[in-house]
Amino acid sequence: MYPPPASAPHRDFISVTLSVGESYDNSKSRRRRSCWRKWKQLSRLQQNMIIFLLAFLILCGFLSYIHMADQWKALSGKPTEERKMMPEVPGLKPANPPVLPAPQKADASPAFSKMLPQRPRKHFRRGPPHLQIRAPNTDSKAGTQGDTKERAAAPGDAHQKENTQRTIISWRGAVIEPEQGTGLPLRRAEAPAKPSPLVTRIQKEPALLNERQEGVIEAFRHAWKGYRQFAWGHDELRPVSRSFSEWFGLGLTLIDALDTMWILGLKQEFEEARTWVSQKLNFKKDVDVNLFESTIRILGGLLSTYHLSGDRLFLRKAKDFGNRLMPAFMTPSKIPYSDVNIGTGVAHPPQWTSDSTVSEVTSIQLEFRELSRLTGVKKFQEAAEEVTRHVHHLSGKKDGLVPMFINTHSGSFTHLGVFTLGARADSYYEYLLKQWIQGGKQETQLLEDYLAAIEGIKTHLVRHSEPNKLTFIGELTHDRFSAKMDHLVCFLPGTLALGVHHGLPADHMELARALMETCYQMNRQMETGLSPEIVHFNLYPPTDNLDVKVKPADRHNLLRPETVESLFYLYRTTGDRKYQDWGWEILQSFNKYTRVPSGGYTSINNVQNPHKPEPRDKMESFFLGETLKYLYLLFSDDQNLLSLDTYVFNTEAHPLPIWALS
Ligand code: DMJ
Repeated sequence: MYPPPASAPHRDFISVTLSVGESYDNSKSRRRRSCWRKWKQLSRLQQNMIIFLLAFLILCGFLSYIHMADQWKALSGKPTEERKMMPEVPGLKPANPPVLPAPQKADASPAFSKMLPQRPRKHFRRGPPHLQIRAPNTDSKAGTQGDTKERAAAPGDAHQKENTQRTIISWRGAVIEPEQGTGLPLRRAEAPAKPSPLVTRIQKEPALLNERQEGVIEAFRHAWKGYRQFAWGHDELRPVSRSFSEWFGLGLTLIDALDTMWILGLKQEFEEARTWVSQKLNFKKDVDVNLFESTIRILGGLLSTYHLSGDRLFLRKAKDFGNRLMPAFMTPSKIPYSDVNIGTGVAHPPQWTSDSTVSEVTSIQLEFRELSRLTGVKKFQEAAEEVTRHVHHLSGKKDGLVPMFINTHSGSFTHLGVFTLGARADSYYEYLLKQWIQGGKQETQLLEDYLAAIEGIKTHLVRHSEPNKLTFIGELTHDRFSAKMDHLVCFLPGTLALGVHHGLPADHMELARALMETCYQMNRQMETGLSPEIVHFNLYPPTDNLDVKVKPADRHNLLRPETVESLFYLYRTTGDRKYQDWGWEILQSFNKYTRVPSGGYTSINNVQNPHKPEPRDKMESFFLGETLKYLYLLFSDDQNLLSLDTYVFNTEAHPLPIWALS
């Protein structure tokens, strides 16, 4: 034991002396002296505690000041770029002013006014990320501004409400939790702006419908019936199980189908869908979306619907969504990541690589450029065009053909030496031509790249099959040719024909016609009349009379549009009715083998077995967004119905205006 110190005893209390009778002295020096005395009377422990407390309070005060200042800044002003209203391409204006409302500023505030460099999300586990839907933006302008009348509740609301009460499992296995703390749902929808005269004409005129167009409308109504009843507000219909699947959880099919309904003149269906967009569509969600897929389907769908209907609701939604996609571009190379979380603003590459797909990063430009033109916000166009410029200068191409992957860090092509017109490269070529058309044929670099690519295709990828000498597009892997052709490649005849329509070399049309025949045969030579996903052409005479072989893994048909898309372009540019007949055959095959009696159409597993095509129980959103739309346009004899001189279709069949010189 240590004895207590002999000096003054240690005191753990404050001694207060009351000096009664002493005259009151409240001078500053007296107060200072008395405070100092009291301080000295405190123990070391007490002094330290008080110092710590004071330091803590000062720190808290400082931090909350910074926070408040930030909030005040965010509330008091939009980013500078948002304030600037100007045409993005000087000297250009929309080609058809009556259809297109003048460039206007959408009023949805940007989701990410201050974008920080994105660090790719670290994935420590395999499998899909856990997705959580956050409370919707209850102060969303889109839901309240301009409200004029109460609208009827969207069909399927009861069904949807029921489903938001429980956990939804997406088709990728990702879990989407029900919305938390959403507060009151938005009760009112915005009144649509009055459409311009030509817009009204497009919607009213389908009075003179021919039998085939009626057939498409009937097919659409049947598909919509299934979606409306079993999948309302969800991404995709699963028609056989009478349920739905989620991909992004954003009503993908509904958005993708909006402009098709407008074009087909399905007013009631359109109005119901619009009400859903107005009341339910909310992008403030903690959910990962694929930049390319969501751009072409959602952004493209909203922009084209805005153009056709003149309804600013769709432009506001488009701007909100575009803002939420922007973090994808915050990479070291400016080549965007494949995925972005539209709620948190965190973008990242796929889990297995830091590469992006070439077709994906080069097929978002039509939409981002148009969004800039309409809103006056330049960042969309700048980010997208930066990618185009970068890819233009990149080495690793082969006579205009591009590899399939590009690294988001280095900005270089990877997996060099593999060239295809199918998956992962296809729409790169399509968007070179279509951007050139969109911009009023001014951007010669795009045209040069497109023309070079077509020559590269002719030199390296075009071959003829046996026994019928069908012209097809194969693939090249380190200079070894493979006679493999994806159904996706069937976009090419249409793109070539579109180029010729806009003045490109006539020999492109020869290739277009030949490839169109091939794509038709890819359907015709199957027992169901529907093309498989991939075929292999015979380079040597086979024992049968067929030009194509199909591997068991490639026998499926996803209701894809590419053949009928090209038939539409070929008919528009040649007037040859055989293309309409071919399209009619394909529609009948869809009706025979993919139509589900209770509503909807399904992808199938085996196009070679008409007795057992094996439904896959999924109706992709592009069946309504693209396939049926192109069929309807193919059967129309009105060249002015979405004229090729006025509109350019994005790769999801959403028509966007061609900009004209002023
Ligand atoms: C659509 O999403 C688009 O057409 C895209 O360019 C390719 N894949 C599908 C349709 O097959």
